[in-house]
Amino acid sequence: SKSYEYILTSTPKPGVGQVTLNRPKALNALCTPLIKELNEALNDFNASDETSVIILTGSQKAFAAGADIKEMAPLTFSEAYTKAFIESWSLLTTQVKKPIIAAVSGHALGGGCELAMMCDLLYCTDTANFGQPEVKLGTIPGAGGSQRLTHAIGKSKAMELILTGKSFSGVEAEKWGLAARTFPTYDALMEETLKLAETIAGYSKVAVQACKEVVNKSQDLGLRDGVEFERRVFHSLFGSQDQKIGMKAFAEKKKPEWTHS
Ligand code: CO8
Repeated sequence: SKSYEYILTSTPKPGVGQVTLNRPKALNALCTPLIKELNEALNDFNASDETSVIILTGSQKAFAAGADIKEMAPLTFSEAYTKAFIESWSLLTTQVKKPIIAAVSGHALGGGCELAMMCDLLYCTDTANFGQPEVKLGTIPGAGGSQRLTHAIGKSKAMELILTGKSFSGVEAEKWGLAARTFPTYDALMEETLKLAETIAGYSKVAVQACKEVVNKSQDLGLRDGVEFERRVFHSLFGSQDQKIGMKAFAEKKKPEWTHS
C-alpha cells in the first residue's frame, strides 16, 4: 500500500480496509494534510473491488484530539470562507459508499468526535473520551457536531455538552446511543471491530451498500419519505443476482456464494 505521512493503511482481513490515524505527537490532531491523506485512502478503498468495509481508527491514546488548533488559530473569516475550510472533511459522508466503522479509544474531541460521528457506526472503549470542547476555544463545532450529536443523543443532552464543552465517556456514549457497543479494553475493541467488519465483508457488497444507503437516508428524510425510499431500494434489489442466490441458498439450506452483482 501507499506510504503516507499522517495515516497508515492496511487490509487486516480479506474485504476489510483499515485506516489508522498516525500523528502521535499531536494526538492525531486533524491538520489539513492529514485530512487530504485520509480522503485519498478512503477513496482508494471505496474504489477497490477487494474492499467491502472500512475501519477508521487511531491509537489507544487518541482517536483524534480535534482539528489542528495551531493551524486554525490564525485563520481569518475570508480565508475560511473562500477556501471552504473543513468542507473536504465531508467526503467521508458523501462519496464513500461502503460502511465505515469508527473504532474509538482515548480522545475523540472536537473534530475528532465529529469525524467518529461521520462514520456509519461507532465502537469504542469504556474509557474513550468524547466531547465537543469548541466553546472553550471561543468557537463552535464546525464539522457537523451540533447536528450529528443532537440526532444521536437528543437535544437536551447535546445542548448541555456543547454549551459546557464537557467530555463524556465511552460508557455514556453507548448508553445514550451514540456508540453501538463499548468494550473494557483496547484489545477487545480492536478484536470485536475486526469481527464485525469480517461479518459485514461476508455478505453481498450490493446488499451491504444498500443497507448503508437506506439507514443513512433516515437521518435526512421524514419517516414517510424514508420508508418510501427504502421500499424503492428494496424493490430494486430483486434485480440483483445476490438476492436470488441468497434466497435460493436459504431454501436449499446451503451457504450462499455471493457474486457481488
Ligand atoms: N490541535 C493541535 N495540537 C494538539 C491538539 C489539537 N487539537 N490536541 C493536542 N495537540 C498537541 C498538543 O499541543 C501537544 O503538542 P506539544 O507536545 O507540541 O505541546 C501534544 O498534542 C500532546 O498534547 P497534550 O500535551 O495536551 O496531551 P495531554 O495528554 O496533556 O492532553 C488533551 C490531552 C486533553 C486531548 C489535550 O491535548 C487537549 O485538550 N487538546 C485539545 C482538544 C480540543 O480542544 N479539541 C477541539 C479542537 S477544535 C475543533 O476540533 C473544531 C472542529 C471542527 C473545526 C471547525 C472549524 C470551522
